[in-house]
Amino acid sequence: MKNHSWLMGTLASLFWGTLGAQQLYIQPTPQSCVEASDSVFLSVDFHLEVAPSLAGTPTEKLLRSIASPVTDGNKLIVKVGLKSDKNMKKYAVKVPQVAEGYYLIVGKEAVVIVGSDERGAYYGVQTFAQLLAQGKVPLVEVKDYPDVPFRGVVEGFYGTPWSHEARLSQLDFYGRNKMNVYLYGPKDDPYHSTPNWRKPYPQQEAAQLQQLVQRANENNVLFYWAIHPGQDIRWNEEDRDALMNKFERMYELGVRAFAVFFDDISGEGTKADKQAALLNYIDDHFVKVKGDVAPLVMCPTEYNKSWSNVEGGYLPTLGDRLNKGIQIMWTGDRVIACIDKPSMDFINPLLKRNAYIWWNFPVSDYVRDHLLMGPVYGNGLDIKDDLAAFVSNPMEHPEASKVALYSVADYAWNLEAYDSHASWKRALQSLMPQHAAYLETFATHNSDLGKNGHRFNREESEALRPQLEELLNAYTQDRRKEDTAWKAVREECRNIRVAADALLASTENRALIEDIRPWLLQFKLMGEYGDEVLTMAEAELSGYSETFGTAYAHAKALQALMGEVDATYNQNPYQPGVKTGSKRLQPTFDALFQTATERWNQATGARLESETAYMPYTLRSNVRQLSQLPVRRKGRTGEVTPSNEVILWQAGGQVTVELDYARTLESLLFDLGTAGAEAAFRLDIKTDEGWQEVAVTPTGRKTILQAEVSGRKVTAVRLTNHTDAEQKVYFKLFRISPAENEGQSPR
Ligand code: LOG
Repeated sequence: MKNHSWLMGTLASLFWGTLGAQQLYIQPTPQSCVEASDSVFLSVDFHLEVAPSLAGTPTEKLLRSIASPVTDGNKLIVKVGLKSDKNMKKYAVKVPQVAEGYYLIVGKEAVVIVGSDERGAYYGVQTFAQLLAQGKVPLVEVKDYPDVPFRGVVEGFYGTPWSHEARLSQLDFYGRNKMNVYLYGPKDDPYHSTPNWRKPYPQQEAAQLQQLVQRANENNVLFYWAIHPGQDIRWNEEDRDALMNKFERMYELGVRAFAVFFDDISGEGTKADKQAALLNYIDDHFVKVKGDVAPLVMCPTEYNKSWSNVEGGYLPTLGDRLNKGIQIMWTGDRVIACIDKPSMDFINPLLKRNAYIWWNFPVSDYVRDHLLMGPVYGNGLDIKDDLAAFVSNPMEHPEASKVALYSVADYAWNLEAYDSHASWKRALQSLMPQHAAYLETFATHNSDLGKNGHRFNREESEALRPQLEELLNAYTQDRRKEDTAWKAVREECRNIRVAADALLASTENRALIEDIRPWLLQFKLMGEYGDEVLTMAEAELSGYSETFGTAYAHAKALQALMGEVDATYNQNPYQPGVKTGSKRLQPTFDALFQTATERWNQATGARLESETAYMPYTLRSNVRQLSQLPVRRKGRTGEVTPSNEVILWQAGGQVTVELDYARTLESLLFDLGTAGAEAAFRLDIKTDEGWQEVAVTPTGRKTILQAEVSGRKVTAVRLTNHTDAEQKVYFKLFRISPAENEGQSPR
């Protein structure tokens, strides 16, 4: 640890020192910042003295965009340069000896910013920009540098790629938050992956990429263009040249950083020796020849511990053979995992280099009906020396992702000082300064993922949790209204409604509101629903018939409206719909609804419907990656949530879907992602005669298969790997449709 001791004493007060009502903070949290009690007012007019070494750089452009030069004698001098500049000698010792470090001092007469390199100076100016925005600032001395060499974002999710405008805005955001890398790799860009990775981009897309590279440069962000060729690559010269050609085309567009992704593929493309040979070839014949290209980054096929088979030799082969300068990505112990010391201690020795962390948060491409807007927490604060990079894979909602990205930037800059809750609050504040409290109410209740195949979950509604639990227990177990908790929950229901409306109506950050609009609509209904079920429970306790009747009718209507929002917005084919407060609010409110109604029925002989959600399908599986997949229902149809990645399906492994009672089926469709994969599988149905195998035929629609079940009355269906070998397949569709004459199941 370097030079920390002198600042420890001041750590607590530093970023939070107050000036009048305003708090001074620097994002990301600096390594050291010492404040004097004296302060100075920073206007926007200065004498600018930019060192010749920085002429024409993003540093100079940024400085000129935030500060206007004047000649009048009374203005503050702002002096910016590099450690190596002659006239900066006197500051050189104060500049951290780390790439991208900077020294900044604010005095009464002058502000001096000295970078250890150009990007360091740029970050010094970014810090200065933050101080400027505060007006009056204390005299500060900042010595700062990033813990992790590469910090940023990998646009690597499935689903609608970000728009051009959104990407431009992201790049500015990265610059401001001192992130230095953006990897372009949206799975659903056909020119990034199969089928078109060999082809050049059409003109319009090419022009846009060119613009992005430019914008990245202005923000001092390395724009990595990634290719994902593994699904159909052949290990021959023709494909190698096709890839080199594509890179050459991208180079012409201005790209100076390249990546090759081999994730989520099966077959020929997965071979470690071939992958390593290809990467080394690109390194030797492209990167080194060009001379102005950043180190290559590759994403391996075994990109997390749970999928890695060390004896199989895949990772050791990459570690041994890949040229030393090539970076290797890693998502941790699982696809979706937080990164800690043991996870780094496992992977780094295998890779023979520090892993380049691809953190799968706040990506939501496997839980698309949820928003992940809670605090960023769970990563080790003691792993800064183990990381080559820390990049986050976000949601397809670019603005909403900034909540998490802000904190990722904060974390990766200064691990030991990272405070997840404080960072999250600052993120909300920075995105909607005038609506931060509303946004916080929303984000507090929109952070968990719901049940998912990756078994990854986050805290949600944590602050209200004790009251929700107390209230529910007192009511359901002791038939009692717990006043304090009751009041708190009612108040929060009101906050929710107010927040939803205030955000929907606000013009402060439209891009963000557009991202989350369906969830805001749902959120407001959830607030009303919560309020109404409390009224139901109160009326039930006191026997007020009229009040109960009205509240029940309204709660039912709200359930229907929430069902409608869920069935109308965000209708992607994977996890369609809009879920909000799904971890604590909705379950608590549903339980109150159910208990109140059942008691009312008992007391009055009424026969009001008390059930809130009926699920006729249950999934069971001993295939690890499938066992936690949720099943969803649309009308009569039941569908297992599809999965993005390759499923390792052990010999004999099964997935079974049970039905609530024997239903006559109309159809059963499934999709294992590759033609012929079904040969290793066997499909059975369970009728009153027991299990029987059924025939499977292609539908003619891509790799979708149908089972011959029409008219059969079944209680369960089951898919089994009947070979004695593990199968690697996709699980893209599994849909059971009962016949119409089964009647409409309850909502
Ligand atoms: C993919 C990624 C996807 C993410 C979350 C990696 C390296 N690859 O399961 O494209 O967004 O998980 O679903 C992945 O994470 N496959």
